Amino acid sequence: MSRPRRAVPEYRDGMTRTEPSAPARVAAPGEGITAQELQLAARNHGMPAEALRYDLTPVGLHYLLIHYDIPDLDRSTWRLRVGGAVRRPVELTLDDLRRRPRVTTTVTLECAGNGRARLEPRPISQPWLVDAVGTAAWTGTPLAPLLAEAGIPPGAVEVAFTGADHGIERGVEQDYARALPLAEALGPDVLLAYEMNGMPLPPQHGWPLRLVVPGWYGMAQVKWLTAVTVLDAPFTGFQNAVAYRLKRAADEPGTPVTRIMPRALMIPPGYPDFMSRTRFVAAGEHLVHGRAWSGWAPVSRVEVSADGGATWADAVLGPPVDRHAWRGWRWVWPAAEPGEYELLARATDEAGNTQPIDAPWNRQGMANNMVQRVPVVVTR
Ligand SMILES: Nc1nc2c(c(=O)[nH]1)N[C@H]1C(S)=C(S)[C@@H](COP(=O)(O)O)O[C@H]1N2
Ligand SMILES: [Mo]
Repeated sequence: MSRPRRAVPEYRDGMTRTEPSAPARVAAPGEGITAQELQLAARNHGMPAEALRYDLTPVGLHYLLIHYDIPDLDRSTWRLRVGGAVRRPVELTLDDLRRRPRVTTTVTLECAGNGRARLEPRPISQPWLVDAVGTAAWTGTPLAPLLAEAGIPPGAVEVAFTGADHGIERGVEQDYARALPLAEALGPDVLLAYEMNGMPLPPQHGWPLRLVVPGWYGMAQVKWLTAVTVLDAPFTGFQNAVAYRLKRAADEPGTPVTRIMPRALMIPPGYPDFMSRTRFVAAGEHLVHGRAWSGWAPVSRVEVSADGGATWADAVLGPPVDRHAWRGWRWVWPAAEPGEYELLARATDEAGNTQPIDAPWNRQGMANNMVQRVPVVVTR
């Protein structure tokens, strides 16, 4: 094994400078899922599609993505340090944070790599199908007032968020850290969250504190938060500069992954075959329903196809669960004739973003929102 290169700390808060690293691998044509991908998939589970029935995803059914290990943190020694280019750096305990104004927001989170395993060739990483999503009620205190109290100087451009988890990624040793543009970090709905669905954050979702940035893909929702660092130059950490970029060639810089593209998912109708998960329903009318979301604008339309995408029908939209959460949709499938079908659903948002039938390929398998396909056999 080659020795990992050490990243040189550039800021005191555990953030790291990015050094050149090996490009992520893309699977050879026809190459099956590797044991390494399986190892990641077993640690980082998706949300079972039938859990789309709940407005709020029960905590244990919410998807999980953990790059390294769940860190071992102690309430008595844990602190949140707000520092960097601020006038008045401050350290807060969990009790300090809990005494601040308390807000609950329901937010749909989705991993930027959702759908990656369906790309060809397949980028080798966490091999998500389409299940890397969940919706929770996050309770915490808004970030913007805390930053205002710390005093943001005129030259500030970004805010970096550092987690307590530590690991090596493509040769670069680091604490998980992600930055946001200053204007996004100051957004009124950005939360420092300490509760999920009315309970203290569980270890896997970031106890004692995580960032919640409604509308952004999962990588921005930094867990096990220890530092909020105001920067007067763009952040150069791995998770912004190298990872989470839309690009085709390994050597191009690419563009950053930001907000969640629209997606509709259905609760697959009928019952499944254990191995293939092909669905079976008896001929006759069936309710096809699910959820749809977008991080850019409210979902305005969901369409369903029962003939593999040749023709589409409008689903009826339910009320959004909250401003930044998914909304339900439903459609009645006549399913009169026995046979083999493929059900598709696609969402469109008020900004005009929609879902492609075939996803444009990118090297890291990011922000791929191609339509879900559900094979269904209609029996007599
Ligand atoms: N500190 C830290 N924060 C993190 C991660 C991580 O590995 N470490 N993973 C990110 C990614 S890629 C995603 S998709 C979300 C997943 O959040 P969840 O596990 O609570 O669903 O957390 C984000 N925050
Ligand atoms: Mo993610």
